[in-house]
Amino acid sequence: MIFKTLAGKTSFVGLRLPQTFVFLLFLGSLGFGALFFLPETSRLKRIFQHNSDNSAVITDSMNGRSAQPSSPIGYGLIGAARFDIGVLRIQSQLSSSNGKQTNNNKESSQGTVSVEHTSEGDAANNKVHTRGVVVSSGALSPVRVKLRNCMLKPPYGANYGKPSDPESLQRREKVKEMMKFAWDNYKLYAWGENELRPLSRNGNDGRTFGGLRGASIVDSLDTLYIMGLGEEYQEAKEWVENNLNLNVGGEASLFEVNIRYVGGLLSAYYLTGDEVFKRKVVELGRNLLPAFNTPTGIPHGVVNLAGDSRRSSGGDLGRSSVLAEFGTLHLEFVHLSELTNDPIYTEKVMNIRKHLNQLDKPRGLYPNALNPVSGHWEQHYVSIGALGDSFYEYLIKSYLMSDRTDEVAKRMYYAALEAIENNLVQRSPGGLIYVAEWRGGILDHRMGHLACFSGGMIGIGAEHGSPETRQHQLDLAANITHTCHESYRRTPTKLGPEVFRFDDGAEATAPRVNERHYILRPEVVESYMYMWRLTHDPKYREWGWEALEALERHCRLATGFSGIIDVYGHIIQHDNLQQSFFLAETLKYLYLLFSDDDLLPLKDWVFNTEAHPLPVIPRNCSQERGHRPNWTH
Ligand code: DMJ
Repeated sequence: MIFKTLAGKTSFVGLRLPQTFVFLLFLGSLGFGALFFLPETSRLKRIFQHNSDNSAVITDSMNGRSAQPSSPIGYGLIGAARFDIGVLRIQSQLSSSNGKQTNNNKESSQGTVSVEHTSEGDAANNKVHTRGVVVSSGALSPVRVKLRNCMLKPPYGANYGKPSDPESLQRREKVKEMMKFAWDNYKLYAWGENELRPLSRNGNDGRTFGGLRGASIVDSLDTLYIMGLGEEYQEAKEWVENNLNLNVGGEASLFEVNIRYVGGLLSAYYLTGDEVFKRKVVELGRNLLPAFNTPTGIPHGVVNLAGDSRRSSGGDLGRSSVLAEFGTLHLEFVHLSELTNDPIYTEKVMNIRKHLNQLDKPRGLYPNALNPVSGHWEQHYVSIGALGDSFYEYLIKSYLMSDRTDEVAKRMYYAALEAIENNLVQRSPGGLIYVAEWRGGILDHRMGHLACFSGGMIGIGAEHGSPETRQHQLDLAANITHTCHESYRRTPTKLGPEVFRFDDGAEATAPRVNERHYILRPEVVESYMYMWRLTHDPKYREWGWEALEALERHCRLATGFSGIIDVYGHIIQHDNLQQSFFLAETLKYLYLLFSDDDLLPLKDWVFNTEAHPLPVIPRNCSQERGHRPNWTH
């Protein structure tokens, strides 16, 4: 056991201070740095299976180029059209005649693909269009036609989200250049490993993810795709086809596998329609189910995905399950049911919700740890940062992803928000609004970088609550985002610390040395992106640009991007890790911030907590498909 909890206080066992700090950085990279409240949860591993297949055609229909097209690859969502297509290939040769472009050499193992510009789609003839691009793909099965018609929405809008003002366009191009730089260095030094270690020019050793490999690849698929990095997307897809191995024995974090791998594969599937992603994600989803074999159905945090020997925990049935882990499954699991037409995934997550609804909640708050055997809270620590964060995010997003039919999620979200406002939201002496943490009734006046996602969350929730609270919630979202910006602005590097405090004279600053790191996290720019979409206040784009410049100045090395040890330091020390969420989230949110709103419009797409876009499921769609989830728990 690496950590143990003593009388409610965490102490490290067998680790000296520098080792401890490095270990905390490592835990922080998992997105729940305070995990040390719980025993042995650092044994998180991921597993994937190699399953070769060939599917999909990628067509750069706009440029006729496969290398770095200036527009996104072909036709987004249009993947729908490729559901029954075989073979992968970037169709780089497009010929144009009479306002139509048609790709030559349309080879496929299972059919023929043609791409043409047209003004309207033709479902009957099995054509799908986005931005005037039609793909005809041969006959689709009825289920796939239904799926396409129900769920697949054009992600690119009028002009691939291209902003009309030159400055934003230039900034967006800069983000794309950063993504390519991060990807190229990962490819050069760490291909197939989970993450790049830019200083040592190798990959991380897999401690974080057990036997699972390629985290940066799976996490990057959709970012590469929406940025139009066609060659890079193709490399990523081929790696998934040929190397993503689900048969590696080892213990994995259900949460991490779900948000990065299930989310990444689902999103890649919905964006591109490439069947390989569906096959992989369905297989992976099945392998996660043993985690739910507990007396309560609250899953263990750790699941063994390895064949017959799979088990759902390390054997210690008393181990706590973490709110932010078991509460961050809903979006992906509902989509797994949609894809497989098997309700089991939805049933699993609905059972979690049912259980939570039966429990007493101290002052309406949700503590961070639950015993999956007894079904009771383990302690009364509450946080919308580490250990709690994405549970709240998934409530409102479940409602939105259900096409606003999931009334239970809605009710739970607004009740939780009210409890958070009543108990945790504070104003500092200097007038900054922040969300404190709660330890059995005592406030800890700290806010983690992780909690900064809440600006965006409260923002997107504002318009769906009662009309009387709308403006208030928008203001709260703006105020929290402002405070998070202050946590950046008050450092010499202009990057924010892992934790900032509001006690002992601190105001959005980090007096404690071990809380001063920045590990390329997305939450602050995530809120900028949402607040920009909601208000179009130009300050959010300016703040995003400030963050981008700081990333370039302090985190960009010759060999990739790296987190830094001390955002207040005048001499920059790097942590030697290019986190996969930097590619999945930080750069994607920056790209969206400088794009027009019709790139992945929020009314059609919901981002999972790793920024992987999942389509809203229109209410008629689920009914048609016969397993509309029962939201009544
Ligand atoms: C990501 O893996 C996810 O955003 C998660 O929900 C929280 N932590 C990291 C990024 O900081």
